[in-house]
Amino acid sequence: MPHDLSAESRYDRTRLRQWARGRARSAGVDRRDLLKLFAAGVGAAGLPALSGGPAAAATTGATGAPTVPTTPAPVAGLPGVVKPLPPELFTLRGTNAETRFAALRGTGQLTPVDRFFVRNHTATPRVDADSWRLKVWGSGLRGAAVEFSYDRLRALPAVERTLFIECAGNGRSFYTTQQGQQVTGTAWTLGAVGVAHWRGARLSDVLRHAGVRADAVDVLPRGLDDEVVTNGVNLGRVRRPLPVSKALDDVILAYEMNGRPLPPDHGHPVRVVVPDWIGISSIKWVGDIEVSSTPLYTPWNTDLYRLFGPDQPPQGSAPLTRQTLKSAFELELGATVPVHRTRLLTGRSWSGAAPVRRVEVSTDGGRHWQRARLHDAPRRGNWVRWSLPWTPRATGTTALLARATDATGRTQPETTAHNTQGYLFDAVVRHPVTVV
Ligand SMILES: Nc1nc2c(c(=O)[nH]1)N[C@H]1C(S)=C(S)[C@@H](COP(=O)(O)O)O[C@H]1N2
Ligand SMILES: [Mo]
Repeated sequence: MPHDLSAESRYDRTRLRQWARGRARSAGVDRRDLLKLFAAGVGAAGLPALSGGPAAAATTGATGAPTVPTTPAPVAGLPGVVKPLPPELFTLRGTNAETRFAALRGTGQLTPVDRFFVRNHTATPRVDADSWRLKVWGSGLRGAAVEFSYDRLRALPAVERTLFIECAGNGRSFYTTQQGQQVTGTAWTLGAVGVAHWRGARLSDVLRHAGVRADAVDVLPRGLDDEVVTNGVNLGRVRRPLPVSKALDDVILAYEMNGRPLPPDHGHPVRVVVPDWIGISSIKWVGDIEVSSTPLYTPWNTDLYRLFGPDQPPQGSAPLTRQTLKSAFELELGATVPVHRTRLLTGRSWSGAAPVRRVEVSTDGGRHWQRARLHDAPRRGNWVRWSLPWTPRATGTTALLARATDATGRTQPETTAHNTQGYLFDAVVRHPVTVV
């Protein structure tokens, strides 16, 4: 398996220098506006709920075609999200819905669409596949812009991969509850992650058809959802540059999720899927892709999705790329369990760097550790399910801990270095339970 991190880290270092020298073309957003915004302590995932959005305007009929709304659906949900969000499957957080890990127990390796987390900056737009076009354009192309229809994209060779998508802020709340630190953004526990089987065209094929130049450096997919307005500042449509090396490597323009056309909330008709990288890279409802021969900057690779704070480099970190290493129990936080009764503890572990090799579990707050049994062959970009039987012997509160090690040899640490926006939490989570 090729593990060429050199291209990525070289890119990061170059970008960081350019950013530090202020050589940022900030792609439509005034730099001073952004500074104002961040002085006010607003982080990406902390953007307030915005317009009700187009999702509220139409529901999907049995044929999958948009229909005129009648009365509001009787099921739990969010105005900007199309699918139902029942409380036993999701925790609602602003415009977003977090998967309850307990609801994954017994569901198989793939996250069913009905419980896959939703992270929307604004609201799910309704995009019609027949009239949809993907426009590829920019100074990094040899010629004029090229358009792809849905059918033309589907006629390209298809690739299929099982991959997680995970928000960079997944686990953010534990900076506060476990480390006593302040962070901005959506207070996710561990459910801003899901694994799906994706099918689509290779972004590299699309770029080659469009005629990418040898000196292209950045590839910028942009979503068709509403522009993001926060504190009076319009950040424009959701977009984050990918280095051309990653874009030509393993990125997918996905039109199927778990064997079905992409559902509205996850990017219908086509989304970007960037293996191993933070969720913001995987732009939903992609409408155009700029290919540039000069570096591109948007709020999502400058002020957002980088590490800032006293424990970080003085100028901030390079733009974040890979996801980190995590583990989660398929059990409610604070669950109550009966004493002297054996139960099978189950959970999942995943890493953006390499397959997960080993998972250890402690049922006594971290004093003793046991190897969990792995139920999946460890694979890159995917999680492994694991289990361990546990018979609580005493009543009272305790903490369950799960600690993964990946094939690079990295093990989840006890604490994660703080960053102001609470990204990339990777420490072992102390999962509280009460034995009665
Ligand atoms: N167009 C668009 N793409 C987007 C977003 C968005 O709000 N708009 N959110 C991003 C973020 S922050 C994450 S974590 C993932 C979430 O994907 P999901 O909603 O399918 O789970 O989508 C990314 N792609
Ligand atoms: Mo995210």
